[in-house]
Formats: sequence, structure tokens, C-alpha cells
Amino acid sequence: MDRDNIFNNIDDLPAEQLFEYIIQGIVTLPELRQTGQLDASKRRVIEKLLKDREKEEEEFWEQCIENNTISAFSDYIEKYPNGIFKLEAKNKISHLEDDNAWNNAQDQNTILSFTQYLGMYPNGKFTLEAKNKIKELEENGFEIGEIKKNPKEFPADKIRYYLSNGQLSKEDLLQKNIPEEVIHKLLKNESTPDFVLGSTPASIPDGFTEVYFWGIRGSGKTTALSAVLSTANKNGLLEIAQGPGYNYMLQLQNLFYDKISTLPAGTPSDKTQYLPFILKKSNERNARSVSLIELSGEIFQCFLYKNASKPLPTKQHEETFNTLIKYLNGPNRKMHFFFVDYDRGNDADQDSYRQSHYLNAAATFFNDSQYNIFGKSTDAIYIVLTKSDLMPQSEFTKREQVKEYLNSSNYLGFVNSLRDKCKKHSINGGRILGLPFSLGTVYFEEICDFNSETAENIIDILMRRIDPKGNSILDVFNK
Ligand SMILES: Nc1nc2c(ncn2[C@@H]2O[C@H](COP(=O)(O)OP(=O)(O)O)[C@@H](O)[C@H]2O)c(=O)[nH]1
Ligand SMILES: [Mg+2]
Repeated sequence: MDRDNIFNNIDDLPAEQLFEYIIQGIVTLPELRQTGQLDASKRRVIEKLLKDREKEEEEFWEQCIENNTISAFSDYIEKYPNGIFKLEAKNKISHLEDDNAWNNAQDQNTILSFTQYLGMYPNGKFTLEAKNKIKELEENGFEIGEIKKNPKEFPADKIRYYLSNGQLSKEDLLQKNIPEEVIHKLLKNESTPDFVLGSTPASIPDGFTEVYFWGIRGSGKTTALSAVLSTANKNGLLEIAQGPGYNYMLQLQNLFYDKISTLPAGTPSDKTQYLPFILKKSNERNARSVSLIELSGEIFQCFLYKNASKPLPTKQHEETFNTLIKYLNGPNRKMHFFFVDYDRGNDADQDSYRQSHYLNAAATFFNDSQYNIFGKSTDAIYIVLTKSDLMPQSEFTKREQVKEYLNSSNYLGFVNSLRDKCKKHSINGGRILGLPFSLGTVYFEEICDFNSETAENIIDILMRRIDPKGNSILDVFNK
């Protein structure tokens, strides 16, 4: 029945019928009333029916909200095509469809699946995420390609991640000559224990040679020391004193116990450490007593401040600096090893200083006559270029490469300044000696196939340049 028919027959049509036309959206109650034909009792019946229906619809809607599914909202629209919540229901459906499409895309987690999602929902709830995912997957795709070419140079966490999601396989690694034991170690994902550092003593006992390890943070002092101590220990040359750095020395000595070992993830706190030990061949009567001082990397920051005549930034810096000056002014014979980090190169750090800035600051400071750093008590100065395993393959020997590297403009000022000191005080016959140093082959910045060769060189230097004596530093500490 059309509208006109209805309006012409209001009197004959029962209330239930008129109610039906209203809910079908053909006419409205106010329109019926306007004709003046709708009597009051019929009107009340229709109003009651409408009210009941509204209540029923609201209850149905609440149930839909509770179920929160596409089918529930579709049922609502079917049942109440002109319902109060029609728009809301349509909205809910499109959101839920968007969620489903997104979940599907995520389940597949491919560039294709996220692109398809974007095709369906160019302005969807997850458009930004989908774009980011595509970018990430594209980058991963690029990265995994690079990793497969040269896995050794990528960090262990990355390799483990791609192994776990199947983008990289053990065979890929074996094919690139990563040894089976190294892969095994990688998968074990061991962490090295934190170092137990000793307190820094106020003074160093007289009568024994002092060996200084200098280098900015991360230059490889601790691991080099560890290589030296563990190699000397394996060769039966080492006895450590029960002095302030005893626990630290024990840890260092054990780091390279296995040929394939996990490297420490850098030394978190680097307070100056004092490590007393002796080196002695089994057939020797006398021993070489070594007071090894691993200087805090902070000392190089101190030099920057001192050169600029600025007060040191923290109490800790002041302590580091004052301790060093006090040690250096003592009467003991001294040897100095300066560590230059090949891996760090000359990139700026977060304070925008480069390794060459720090080393040059040291050189400038060494020229300060007030402190007279390398005076008569210095026997030898070496520059150790650490992480030399990372140097490119070359027809030249490692030593020749080191010489060339140190003569490059970045470090020339520093090297020349040390050379001047050597000439002035007749140290090393006026020459400056550069040594390569490496732990062996380092995989994934974390696992080391230890090679003692360069550590042996340092031990050899200490054995040759320190005189064995009847009294020993063990007498001072191991009472
Ligand atoms: N590739 C390579 N990495 C090294 C070598 N020696 C040290 N490293 C890494 O360099 C980082 C810093 O070494 P560390 O000895 O703690 O430096 P420190 O702050 O001077 O004591 C560590 O993460 C080591 O794994 C090496 O010979 N080769
Ligand atoms: Mg360290």
C-alpha cells in the first residue's frame, strides 16, 4: 500500500497495520496525526507498540555490542533496516572488517600481504602501521642479503633473530666459513659475568716495574689484558698477587680459557685498576714483578679539560686524574702501552670528539712542563693498534700496516709527540714502536676464536724489558 492509500484509509486500517507501515518507513506517526483522521485510542496503541519495539531494539543492540561480531551487527541491520543504530552498526562492521584484514596481513607478515591491506584500506585503522611494516620488511630483505654475503661482521643478536625466524639458516653460515663450534656458541647465547673491579689504591709499592695501559673507553684494554694474562697463565709464566685486583685478574685470566669464547660486552665501569703479578719461567730463580695499571678511559677527557684550563667535570674525573699524576711521579721504572682502537677509527662520539681529539689532547698534556709525564723513569713506550683482525687483507705485514695507519694524518700529532719524548729521554732508542693486537678471529662482535699470537708479543716485551729480581711483588701482597 502506498502513502496516499494509507492516508485515505486511516479510519479503516487497524492500529497494528498502521504500526507496520511506520516501521517499514512508509509513513511516520506525526504525518498520520496531521491528517486529523487518527483517533486517540488507535494513536495510543501505535505509541505503545512503537515503545515496545524500541525497547526490544535497544536490547537487541546491547547484545550486538556485547558479541561485537560482524554477523551480530549484520543481523541487526537485517532486522532493523531503519533502526536507530543503523549507522553505528555499519561503522562497527567496517571497523571489524578492517581488523580482520589487518590480522590476516599480520599473520602472513609479507610485503604482499601488507600491500593488499593498504589496497583495501587506504585510509584504514592500520594504514600507518602497514606502511611501516612494508618499510621494515624491505629493509630486512636488504639486510638479510648483506648478512648472507658476510655474516661474520653482523652483531650476534641480529644473526640469532634471523636464524629464529627462518630467514637465515645454519647452512648459510657454514657456507660462509663460520665454524660449527662458533655457531654452537652463538646459539647458546651466553653472557659473560660482570667484572668485579678492585678499588684503586692510593699508591703503588716501590721497587717494581709499572706497566700502564692507556686507551679511550672501548679501545680493547680489558680484553687485551685478559689475553695477556690468560696466555701467560697457560704458558706457566704467571702468578697473580692477592692484591686489590685479585678477583678481576682471576676473571680476566679465565676469559679465554676455551679457544672459542664469548667476549664481554664492553667494560661498563672503567675505574683505573691496579693489577700486581709476576712473570717467571719455571727454571728461573728470580721473577719479574709487574704493577700493571689499566687506566680509566676517562683520563683522556681529563686531558681535554686540563688543556682548556677548565675544572674537571666530576669528582670521579678528579680522582682519576690525581691518582694518575701521583702514580707517574713515583720512582718506579715505567713502561707505557697506548691502545689505539682500529675499529672505532676516527668517528665522533656523543660528545662529538674523535679518537684523534682524545689522543692529541693527551699529547698536548704530555708536553706540559708542569707535569713532565715521561721523564727519566720511562723505559719504553709502545702504541698498540687493537682489533687488527678487522684490518683488510693486504700484501703488507700487519706491522707494516700498523706503521702506515699510525702515520696517517689523524694520529700523526700524537705519534710525533710521543716520538719527541722518546728522543728527549732516550726511550726505545728514540723510536716509537707500533704493534698490531688482536684476540684472534672475532665473529658477530661477540664470539672469539682466540689466537694468542699478539698477546705473546706483549708478554715477550714484558719478559725482555723487565729485570728479574730476588724480591717480588708477591712478598708485598701474599703475606
Ligand atoms: N674484533 C675485535 N674486537 C675486539 C678485540 N678486542 C676487543 N674487542 C671488542 O672491543 C670492545 C671493547 O673492549 P674492552 O676490552 O672492554 O675495551 P676497554 O674499554 O678499553 O677496556 C669489546 O666489545 C670487545 O669485544 C679484537 O681483538 N678484535
Ligand atoms: Mg676496560
